[in-house]
Amino acid sequence: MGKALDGVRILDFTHVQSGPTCTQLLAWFGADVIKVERAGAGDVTREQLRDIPDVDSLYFTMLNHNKRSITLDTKSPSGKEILEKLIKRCDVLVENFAPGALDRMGFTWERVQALNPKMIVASVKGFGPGPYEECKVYENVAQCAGGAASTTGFDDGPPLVTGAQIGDSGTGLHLALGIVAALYQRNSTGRGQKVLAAMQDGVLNLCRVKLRDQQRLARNGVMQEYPQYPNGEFGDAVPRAGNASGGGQPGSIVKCKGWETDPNAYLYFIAQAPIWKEICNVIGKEDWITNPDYATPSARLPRLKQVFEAIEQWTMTKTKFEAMDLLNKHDIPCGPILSMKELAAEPSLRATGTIVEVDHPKRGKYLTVGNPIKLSDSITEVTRSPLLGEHTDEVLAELGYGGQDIAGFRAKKVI
Ligand code: CAO
Repeated sequence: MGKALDGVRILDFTHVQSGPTCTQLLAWFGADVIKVERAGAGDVTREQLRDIPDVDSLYFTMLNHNKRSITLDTKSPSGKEILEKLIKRCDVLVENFAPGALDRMGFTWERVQALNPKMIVASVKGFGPGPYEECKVYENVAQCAGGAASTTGFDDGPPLVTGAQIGDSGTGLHLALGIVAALYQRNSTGRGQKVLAAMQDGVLNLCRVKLRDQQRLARNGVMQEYPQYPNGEFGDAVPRAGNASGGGQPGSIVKCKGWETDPNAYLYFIAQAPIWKEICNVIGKEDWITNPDYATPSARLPRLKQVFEAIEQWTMTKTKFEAMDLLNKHDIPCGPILSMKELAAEPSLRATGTIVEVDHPKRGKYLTVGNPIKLSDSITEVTRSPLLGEHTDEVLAELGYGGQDIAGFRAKKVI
């Protein structure tokens, strides 16, 4: 069976996390991704957070599957000549250099267009046009500048960043969608275009519900599903909501049996309105079914603290998995707090290819997250990340260079 992006060639100028997330997804959908790395050095993450000396780190391997790697000094005349050939041959150039780096290399949008008018040039930047557009940005900067940190954590604590890499991997996902859309539009226009995904914009997009709440707060001065209601104070900006549900159904994290020693013995519990009767029966609060203080969603809003305390009294008598089984029998939405250790061992995630074991010639077997997007006609097979420059000769041969040319490039340290 073929792959969705068979025949699409990606000139991958990405590094660290945001850009590589994007090009890894495109590779999983079948694109030929040629990762261009600095001769002699490569993507900086190859050597960051190493767990085995002199072996590509998990940071690198887990973000660069299914790609080919070539090394190239794109600032030397011969390197530029090779790069020009690659631009003519590829469909999409993806980059996440600091602002202006591609221009300084001599490959402005105009120059790329002159070489290949069909080429799509896709970029991750920290910020879009505006006061901060020249800034370098990493994950947590984006989380802070995009509204996530301000709205994460508890009301009485400082802003918090989240473990989910919404700035890097989140923006990589956004960029991948932009690239696929631009490829689709090119079918009718015959032209390439620029695609920009700014990390601040990506994070803000993922925090959309908080901008919703900002406007609700400005209009009404209060938000009844927030833990600050009814006893706390609301300021003029959306406050941190702890573990309260962001949706219309109240939810919270509650302790389960073993919480005293196990930092993950917790469960997320959603007190969904349509199954309120079942919730009351399960937790032994049958009187709340008819008690006017608890019988309706609006009556419960000022009493959510009491509601979740009662739920927790019940969940503390069960392990998170026992609670999950019992609650699901009644269609009560809930989720155990799963640790990375538990996820790594979860058989159903292995069965679907969401967690995959990969073999690497230098590190041996390791686990990675496979393609989270499943296409029925384009099945993802995860293959190991390339060694630095592993495909340099192969790609140069595809560009028409013979063995002598390649030896010359090597002598000049271009590759
Ligand atoms: N040959 C020759 N030079 C190369 C090269 C190659 N193959 N590949 C890269 N370079 C050069 C670049 O041209 C640039 O040179 P100049 O500064 O002289 O123009 C230089 O290497 C460094 O590139 P950089 O500025 O992108 O890298 P950095 O380590 O200084 O910054 C980062 C890293 C991530 C902060 C910056 O790239 C950035 O802000 N990117 C956009 C936002 C982003 O994606 N952030 C997420 C990163 S993941 O947390």
